[in-house]
Amino acid sequence: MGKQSSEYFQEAKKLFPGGVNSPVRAFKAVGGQPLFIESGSGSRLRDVDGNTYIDYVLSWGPLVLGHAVDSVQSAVREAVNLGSSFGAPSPRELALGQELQRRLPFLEKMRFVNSGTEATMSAIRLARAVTGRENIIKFEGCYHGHSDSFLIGAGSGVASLGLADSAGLPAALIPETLVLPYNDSEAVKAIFQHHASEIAGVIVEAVAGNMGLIPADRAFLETIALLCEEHSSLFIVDEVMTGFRAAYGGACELYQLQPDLVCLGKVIGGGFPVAAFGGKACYMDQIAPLGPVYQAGTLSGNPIAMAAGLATLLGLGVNAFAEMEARTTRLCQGIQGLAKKYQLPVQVQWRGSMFSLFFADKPVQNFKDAQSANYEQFANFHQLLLTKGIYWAPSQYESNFLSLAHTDRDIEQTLQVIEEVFRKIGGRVWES
Ligand code: KE4
Repeated sequence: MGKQSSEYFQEAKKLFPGGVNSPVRAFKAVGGQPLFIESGSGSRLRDVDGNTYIDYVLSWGPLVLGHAVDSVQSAVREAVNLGSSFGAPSPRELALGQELQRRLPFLEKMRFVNSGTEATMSAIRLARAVTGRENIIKFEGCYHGHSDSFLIGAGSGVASLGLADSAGLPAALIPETLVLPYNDSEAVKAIFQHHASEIAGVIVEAVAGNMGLIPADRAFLETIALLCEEHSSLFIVDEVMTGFRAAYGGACELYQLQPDLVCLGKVIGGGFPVAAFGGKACYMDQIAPLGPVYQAGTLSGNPIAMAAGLATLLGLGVNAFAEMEARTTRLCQGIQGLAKKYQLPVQVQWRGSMFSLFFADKPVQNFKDAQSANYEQFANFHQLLLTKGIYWAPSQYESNFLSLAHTDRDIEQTLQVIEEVFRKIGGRVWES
């Protein structure tokens, strides 16, 4: 931990709870203190003490092209010279919306918002309105942002801090969120058997990224889709993290899903506050001012953010995505090979350009598996990587990401560091 970062952190703790503006940044789950970042460039971060790191957090996913990429920077500069915000429709929101629809044809209509939280919160409000029902099904370890309905059995920072649920949730709301084990088709069938007429919608990360990376079983997703169809509940896929990450067309492409509603974020803003919810027009047309479901936002569709999002998507072509995916696979297979060499029980799980690592002796298929992974070992791994210039997500319950800016040299360098770390921690008597 550098001197300058430490000084900034002492000051920040006087201003912000825990010294941060989002809990996962506090490094609480892995020990140590957060680094204060000066700048980013390509695949690298530079902290305020001049240390550089190969960055696998990439602002928790948005920077799929890398940091400070010319095409995005120039699009933002051009837009900002014309004004920062109009509070009125602008051609730029149309351009990004049309690009999204071109890539995701099931997005018959959509609404831009400023965060994934807003997107998912709005999606379930819409589901409740169109069905006249109250209950929402989510899955243990999935994280859909911090609106009240979702802070029950949530992953990401909630799990990292060991909070079963958040404090401050209205008691009346808690029973409306039904939490089931991830990848458990039987549990989904059972709850629909007894409560189908009360279920407004089911929301799921088709590749879970907030308990570490856990891909859904295809049958699990098919069961959800079928039961929603059969009982007129809405099938909502949360692609805030997996959109344009788990596959070129997101997790919906990976699993050939046609959800009623989808939530997007992160990549579609290219590092600026952009998210969206959308899907079938028959549902989206219930959103004000057309329909009775109110949803709004001062900066929704902000022209600068729209420009950043569009430039990011235009920089992410099919071939570029395939190249990034191949590099991710090389990295993950390399780590798996090193774990084998040093006889460390490590599971590396990945899809597209997102990945995570568990200190566990069998594949991790749900939140309980993730919770039984060796967390102390993960914290040790994280700290050692950081001292050797690798910026890995500071929680077992997060995903890591690659960008188009990550080179083969970055991968080689990362594997060299991980080999040093595994050698250092390998060979120990394994306390599982
Ligand atoms: P935001 O409100 O943070 O923009 O998005 C919420 C959200 C919704 N759905 C999924 C699948 C998500 O992963 C997220 C946010 N992801 C976390 C990282 N796991 C954001 C990082 C943070 O909380 O600081």
